[in-house]
Amino acid sequence: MSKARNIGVVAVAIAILLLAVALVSGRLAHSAPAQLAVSDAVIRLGVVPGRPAAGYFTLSGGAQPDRLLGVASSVARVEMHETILANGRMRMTPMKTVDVPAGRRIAFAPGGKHLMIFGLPASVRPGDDVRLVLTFEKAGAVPVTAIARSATDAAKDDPHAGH
Ligand SMILES: [Cu+2]
Repeated sequence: MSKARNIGVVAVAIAILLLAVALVSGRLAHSAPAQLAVSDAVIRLGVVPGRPAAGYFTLSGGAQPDRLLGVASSVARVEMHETILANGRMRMTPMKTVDVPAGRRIAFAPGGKHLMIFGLPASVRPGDDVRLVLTFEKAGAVPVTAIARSATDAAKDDPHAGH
């Protein structure tokens, strides 16, 4: 077999492999994971000590719809808020529950849904882990570890700074 032919065989094999990977990942992308998941949990510390911190994460709905009933911490008081634009002004409104439809992503992110964390100990520094417990109607209590970040890390895109 010539060298050129060998290279041709390898190229075809790689193409088939890539196609297989594309098919598998495409299928995964379209089917909801069976389990609800919480990812990318971050706590943005208060601008100055004593100011509330904010919490962000992503909810990925499982095969069944679920509902987030609340978030708790053993060291602080946590509320769920949503930033809404009303009459040209941004304002916060508390959320009692958050629906998590099957297979859908719900982002808690700056400028939208977020956690407001009151009374977080001043000893919590950037890089520290902070434990939260998210309680869902069906999934029950889901422990989540959030990473603390400094206020200045994300201050520029933060409508929350004056909250
Ligand atoms: Cu808020």
